Amino acid sequence: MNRPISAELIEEHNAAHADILAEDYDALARKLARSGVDIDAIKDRVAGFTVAVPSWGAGRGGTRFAKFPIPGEPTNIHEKLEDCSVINQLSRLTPRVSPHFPWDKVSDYQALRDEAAALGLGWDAVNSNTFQDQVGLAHSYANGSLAAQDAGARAQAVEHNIECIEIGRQLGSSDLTVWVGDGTNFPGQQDFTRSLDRYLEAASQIYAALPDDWRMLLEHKMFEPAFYSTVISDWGSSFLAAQELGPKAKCLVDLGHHAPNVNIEQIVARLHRFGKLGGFHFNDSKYGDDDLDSGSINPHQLFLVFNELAEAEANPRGEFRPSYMIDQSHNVTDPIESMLSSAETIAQCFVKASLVDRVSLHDAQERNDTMMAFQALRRAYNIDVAPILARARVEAGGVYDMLAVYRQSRYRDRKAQERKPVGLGAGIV
Ligand code: PSV
Ligand code: MN
Ligand code: MN
Repeated sequence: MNRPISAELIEEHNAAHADILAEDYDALARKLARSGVDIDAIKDRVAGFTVAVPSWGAGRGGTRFAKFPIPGEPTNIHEKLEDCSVINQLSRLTPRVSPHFPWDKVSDYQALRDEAAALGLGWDAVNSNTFQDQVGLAHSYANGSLAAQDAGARAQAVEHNIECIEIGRQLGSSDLTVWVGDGTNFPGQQDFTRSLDRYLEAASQIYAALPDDWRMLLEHKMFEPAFYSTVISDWGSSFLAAQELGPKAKCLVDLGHHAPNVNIEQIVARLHRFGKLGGFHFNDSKYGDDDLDSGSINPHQLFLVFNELAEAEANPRGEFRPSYMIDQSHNVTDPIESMLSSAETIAQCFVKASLVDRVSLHDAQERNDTMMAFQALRRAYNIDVAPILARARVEAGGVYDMLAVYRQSRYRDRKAQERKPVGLGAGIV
C-alpha cells in the first residue's frame, strides 16, 4: 500500500506517547466502570465508525469574494486522493472519498478506482453538478437545472446525473447525491408548484436509472444561490420529493443548510421515523451555509444529532444506514488539518452519544423528570472521550496526535515543491 506519511515517524511518535495514552485510557476506564460501562466495548464501537471526505474539501475553498490558494494545494483528483489518504492514514476514520463531477472527471475510472485502493481509499456518494455552467454545455443552468423551464436544460441535467451513476458504478459507489441550486430571486419569478412539478418529473428520470442497490440522496438547502425561494429548500420539500420518487430516494441533511436555530436533531428523528434518513454532510455554521469546521461553533448540536442517531440505531424503522460525510470549506486553514480535526470531533460526538445511559434517559422521560432526562444527556456530553478515540486510532495504525505528526511530516511543504501552483481565481468549489 502506498502511504504518504512515513511509517517510522508514526511508530516513533506513538511509542513516545504510549505511556500517556495508557494512563489517560486507564483513568477513563475506571471512571466509566463506576457507571457500568466497559470502555473496550465503546472503543470497539469506534473502530467501526467512519465518515467520508469530499474530494472538493481537499482544496482551499473560498467565499464569493475571494479564494486564496495555498502552496501545495491539490490541482486534480489524483492529488486530492493523495491528500485524502493522509487524512485517513493519520485518523483511520475517513476511508472513503466522495467525488464531484465534472470536477473530478478522468478518462479511466477503473484506473482511478485502483489508484484510490492503492492509497487505502474507497468511494462514497457520487455528486452531480448542475449548479454551474461548464465549457461546451449546450444549455445554460442560469435559470435552473432539474426544475428549469427550458426542457433542454432539464434533459441535460438528467443526462449528467445518469452519467454520474455510470461513473459511480465503475468506482464502486452506491449513492448519488443530488443538490440543485434551482430557485428564484424575485417574487413572481416562477410558479412554486410548477417548478416543483418539473423537478419531480426530471428527478424521476434519474431515479429510474438507479441500479437496484443504489440510493438517491436529496440534499435540501434553504437559500443560496437563490435568495427568494429554493425548489428543495427544506426537509419537508426533500421528504415529499423522496416519498414521491420511491423507496430508493432518501433525504440528506447538510447541517449548514437550515435557518439559524432550527432544531436539526428533531429533523433527524422525523426523517428516521418515516424511513427517509439517507445521510449527512457535517459542517458548522453561525449565520447560513458557512461550511465551517464540524463542531467549531455548536458542538452540542452535533452531539444531539448523534444522540438521535443512537436512538434511531436502537429502534430501526426498516433500515438504518445513514451515510456520513464532511462538507466544509477551508478558507483560512490547511484543509487536511481541518478535516483531521473535524473527523475527530464527529467521532467524539458519536462516542459521547454512545455513552448516554439510555435506561436512565427513558426512565426519566417516562416519569416526566425533566432535569434527570437532561442530566442523562449532560453527563455523557461532559465526558472527555479523547483517550478512547486515540487508543482506537493507534490500534488501527493511526497516530496519537494527528496534527503534531502531520506538521512534523512537512507533507504540505513537500507538495508545494512538487505540485504546480493553483492560479488566482481558480476554484475547486
Ligand atoms: C452548496 O451549498 C454545497 O455546499 C452543498 O452543500 C453540496 O453538498 C456541495 O455544495 C457540493 O455540491
Ligand atoms: Mn452539502
Ligand atoms: Mn452547502
